[in-house]
Amino acid sequence: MKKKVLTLCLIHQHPNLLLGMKKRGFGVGKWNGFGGKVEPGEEIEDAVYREVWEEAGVKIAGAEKVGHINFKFAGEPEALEVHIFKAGSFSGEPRESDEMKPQWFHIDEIPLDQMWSDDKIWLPLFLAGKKFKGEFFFEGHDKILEHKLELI
Ligand code: 6OG
Repeated sequence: MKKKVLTLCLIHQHPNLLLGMKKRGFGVGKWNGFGGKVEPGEEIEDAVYREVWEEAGVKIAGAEKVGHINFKFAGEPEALEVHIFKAGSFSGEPRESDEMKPQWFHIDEIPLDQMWSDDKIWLPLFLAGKKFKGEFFFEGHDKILEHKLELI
């Protein structure tokens, strides 16, 4: 199966999480971390910095790899391999871009009902400082038919 390699970086400054409202493209209308496709020849970590800069307008000081999830969608020939990172400190002020509108959320008020449905399953692990890997099989963009998630 063909796969596309993507990054996803969430900025966590306890007790707040910086998310962005996706304004266009895949996942439009959902709150999510910042990220996107790793360019040919690009290191995954470099893609993490680049995407956070492009989408949220901030420079992260470092990013820790915390998870790895493969997504498959019924009837879709391409799988998504998403590398999930956590960042703490950054420089600059989050600003809206063409792609994302950033906003801070207290971790008790995360808008899970306006996020990808897999997030409900792995975000608690992320917030608890755990590392994880998994696979999700979607029907459409809302319904999870099967999933596995384990700590690593
Ligand atoms: P562009 O195609 O806009 O990058 N992404 C997902 N994030 C979550 N939380 N759940 C999913 O479940 C996701 N599938 C993809 C990876 C798309 C961005 O969306 C993330 C990228 O950060 C299916 O360049």
